[in-house]
Amino acid sequence: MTATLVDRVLANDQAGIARMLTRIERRDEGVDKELAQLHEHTGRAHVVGITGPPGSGKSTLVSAMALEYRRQGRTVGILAVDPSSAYSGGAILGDHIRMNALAGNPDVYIRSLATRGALGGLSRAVVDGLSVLDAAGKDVILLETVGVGQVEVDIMGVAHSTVVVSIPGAGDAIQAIKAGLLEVADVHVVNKADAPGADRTVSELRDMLRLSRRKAFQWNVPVQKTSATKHEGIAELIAELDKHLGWMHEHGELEQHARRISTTRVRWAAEEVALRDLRPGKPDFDAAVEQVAHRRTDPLTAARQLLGVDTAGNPPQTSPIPKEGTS
Ligand SMILES: Nc1nc2c(ncn2[C@@H]2O[C@H](COP(=O)(O)OP(=O)(O)OP(=O)(O)O)[C@@H](O)[C@H]2O)c(=O)[nH]1
Ligand SMILES: [Mg+2]
Repeated sequence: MTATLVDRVLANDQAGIARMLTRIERRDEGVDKELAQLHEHTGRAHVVGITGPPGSGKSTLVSAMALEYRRQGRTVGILAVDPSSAYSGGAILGDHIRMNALAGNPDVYIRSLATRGALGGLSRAVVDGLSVLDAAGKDVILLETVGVGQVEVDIMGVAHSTVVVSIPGAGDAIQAIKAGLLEVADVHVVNKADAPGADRTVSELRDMLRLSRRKAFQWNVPVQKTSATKHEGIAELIAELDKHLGWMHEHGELEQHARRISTTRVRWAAEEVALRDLRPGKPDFDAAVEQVAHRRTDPLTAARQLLGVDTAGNPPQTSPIPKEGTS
């Protein structure tokens, strides 16, 4: 008997994981059933988001972190999110080449994730992709996104801990603010600390964090200097991330986080279930379209009839991942 794709993912089979992620990107038929089977095997991994301006050294940092986690005996999955590949159809080649230095190590799985504009789109592919790596038993999943644009900031909402990477130089800390990244950081990193000006950027960031200082009992956002190329500050960064996860656990934040993501996932699934048979070619649907086109009924009434909903309800809408504090 051949193993199912779900079995292969659960056995941490590299080719199985790759195939499952491709199915997620394309939203292949049946992928939801596979994801449903994986669900009970998830919830173990620490998901760490890494974001920051282009070229700040995120991929290099992620590679260095992966090596350090491995040194500590922890398994790692890496997802690099590249919304622009939605247009080019390809993955970030540069990242692949750099990251493949690690690829010989079977405990580090590396993958760039791209997707076409499906329902829920990229955020959904990321959430599902994380589940796959989680179910495969990765201890830590590093999620790299370029810190530009709202989509990337939203995607960071799926991470338990978010690292915002800045680099030394006048005004770079300000750039993080402009990109809306100051608030999403659980840990700030000033990377390229081997270059001049790192200490100044660290104190700029600390000043800004003090100004935005939040309520008591909140996580105290640290600022960590790293040199990803020289592997300096990496163990310290990981220690901060472990501390953050512990803090999340102690303060019930992990449970909150799981609830926020689950809210979005149930809504996505509900939309999909509801819309499955609502498309041209399905007799009931075509009949309803005729009725509406000839003004014999209105779109809302037709939709309610098709869904078997008589009472007042809101029409389906695409749900973004709710951000912290808005749920
Ligand atoms: N001096 C120095 N250079 C670094 C360091 N980390 C990364 N770099 C260099 O910075 C450049 C960009 O690094 P990447 O890791 O590709 O940066 P990135 O943020 O992933 O870039 P994008 O994914 O394109 O946004 C490369 O040439 C790296 O070698 C560091 O700590 N010190
Ligand atoms: Mg990169």
